[in-house]
Amino acid sequence: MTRTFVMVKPDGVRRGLVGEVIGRLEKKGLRLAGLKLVVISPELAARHYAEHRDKPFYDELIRFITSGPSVPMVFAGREAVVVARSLIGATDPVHALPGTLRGDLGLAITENLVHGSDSQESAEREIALYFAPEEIV
Ligand code: 3AN
Repeated sequence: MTRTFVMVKPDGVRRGLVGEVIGRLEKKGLRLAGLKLVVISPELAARHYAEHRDKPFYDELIRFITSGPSVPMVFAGREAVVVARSLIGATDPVHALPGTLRGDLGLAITENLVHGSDSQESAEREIALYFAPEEIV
């Protein structure tokens, strides 16, 4: 049993798609183990996206991710990182396959609805950024 970090980004919350994201992950068999609704501070956003600091889209990404409430979550299950990534789909919704969240529900690359950790190491780092141990059940 492993766990991963998934977050509905501000566009997903604004569009009323929180339930859709949670529902798809739950129906697949992942178990919701942590959940909150937060407006991400610029400091937390910078820590989350530190690896993208030098990318041309960094400022836009930070502006977007702090622009309204997000829903960070922890999901647990067999190969949770890989399973969540495959349900979310490719980073660019143009290339995300139909049947994935990004493939079905969006077209923009910065406002791409949902984040999912890309490795077990990232998952543990990102879970620790958003959750205290006692907030995960
Ligand atoms: P993912 O969210 O699929 O793991 P990352 O970690 O490569 O993708 O990128 C983090 C976020 O940065 C993406 N979710 C997206 O919002 C934004 N992003 C990534 N690549 C681009 C790009 N080429 N142009 C604009 N924004 C991007």
